[in-house]
Amino acid sequence: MTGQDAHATILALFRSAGDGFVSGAQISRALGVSRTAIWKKIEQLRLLGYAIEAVPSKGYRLQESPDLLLAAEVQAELGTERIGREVIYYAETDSTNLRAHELGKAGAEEGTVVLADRQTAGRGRLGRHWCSPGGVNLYASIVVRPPVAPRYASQMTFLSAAAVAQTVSETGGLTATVKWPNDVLVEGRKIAGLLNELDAETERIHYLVLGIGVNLNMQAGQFPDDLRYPATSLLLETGRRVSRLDFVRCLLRHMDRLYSLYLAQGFQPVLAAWQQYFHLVGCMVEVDCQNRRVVGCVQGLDSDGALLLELADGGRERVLAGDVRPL
Ligand code: BT5
Repeated sequence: MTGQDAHATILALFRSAGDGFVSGAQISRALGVSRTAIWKKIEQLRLLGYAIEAVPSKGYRLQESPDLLLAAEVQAELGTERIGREVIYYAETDSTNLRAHELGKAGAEEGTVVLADRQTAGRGRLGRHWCSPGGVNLYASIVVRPPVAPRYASQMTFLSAAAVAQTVSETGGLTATVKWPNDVLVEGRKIAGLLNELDAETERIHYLVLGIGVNLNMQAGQFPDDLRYPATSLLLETGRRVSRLDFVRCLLRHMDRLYSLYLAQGFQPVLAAWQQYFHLVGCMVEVDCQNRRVVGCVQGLDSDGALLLELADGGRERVLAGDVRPL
C-alpha cells in the first residue's frame, strides 16, 4: 500500500465513524500493519493539516480536515469509466496544465487527472494569468485522447463547460450559466475558467489537456484587483464553504458521463447539455475576435458550436472563436 493509499484508508475509517473514535486495532487491521506503524501514518496526516485527537483506550478521532484532494480520496468509489482512472495530486505546482502536457507526451492513459492545491503560475488563455491561491479552489487538468480530427478539438471545451456548470449548479443550489464558448458564470460573474490545449499532427490528436479552474472557497480579498471580468466563488454566492473533495468527485463523474456520450453518439448530446446553461440567445453581444470586433444579436449555435449572430444591417455572421461580452 502506498503512503497516499494508507492515508486514504485511515480517512475513510474516520468518515464512516462519523464523529466517533476509530481504534488502533481497527486501523492496523485495515492497513495490515503493526499498531506502532500506525502512529507514523497518523503523524504524516497531522503534518498534512489533519487535526487528529488520540485518546488512550479509545483510539483516534478526526477533529478537522484540510479538505485536500489526495488521489486515493478522490478515486475512492468514484465509479467512472475513464475520467479519473489515474489521479495525481500536487500540494504545489506551477500549472496543472503543464504537468498534464508532460504526462500526455509520456503516454499517460486517457482520463488521467492532475490536481493541485495551489498553482504558482496558473495559466489563462492567450498567456493570461489565473489567480490560484492554496487551500480554497479547484485546479484540475485532464488528459483525453478523443479519436477525432484536430479541427473538432474545441468540442471538448463545450464538454468541460457543461460538466462544470452542472457541478456548480448542483453543489451550490444556484443557476450557473455558460458564456460562449467557455467561461462559467453565476449572476454574470465568472466562477470558472477553462483552458483546453491541444497536441496534434494534421489529422490526428495526440492528446488534449482540459484545464479547469473553479473558485470554490475563495474570499473577496483573494481576487486580484485588475480582473478582466467580474468574478465570484461558490462561497461568496452561497455563504457556505464547499468541500473541494465532494466538488471534484462530482465534476469528474459529470465529465466521464458526457465523455462517454461523446464517444458513443458524437457532439450533439454534449452541445445539448451545454445549451441548457446558455442564456444569451436573443441578446446583443460584442465579440472580440482578436483582430476585429463583431456586434450582433445571438441567434444560437450551429451544429459545430459556432456562434450565429444577426448584424445590424440584417446580415449574418458565424463566429468560431472569440471573447463574448453581453451589451
Ligand atoms: C481562463 O482564461 O479563464 C482559463 C483559466 C484556466 C485555469 C485552469 S486552473 C487549472 C489549469 N491549469 C492552469 O494553469 N490553467 C488551468 P481567460 O479567459 O484568459 O481568463 C483569464 C483572466 O481571468 C485573467 O486575465 C484575469 O483577469 C481573470 N482571472 C484570473 N484569475 C481568476 C480567478 N481565479 N477567477 C476569476 N477570474 C480570474
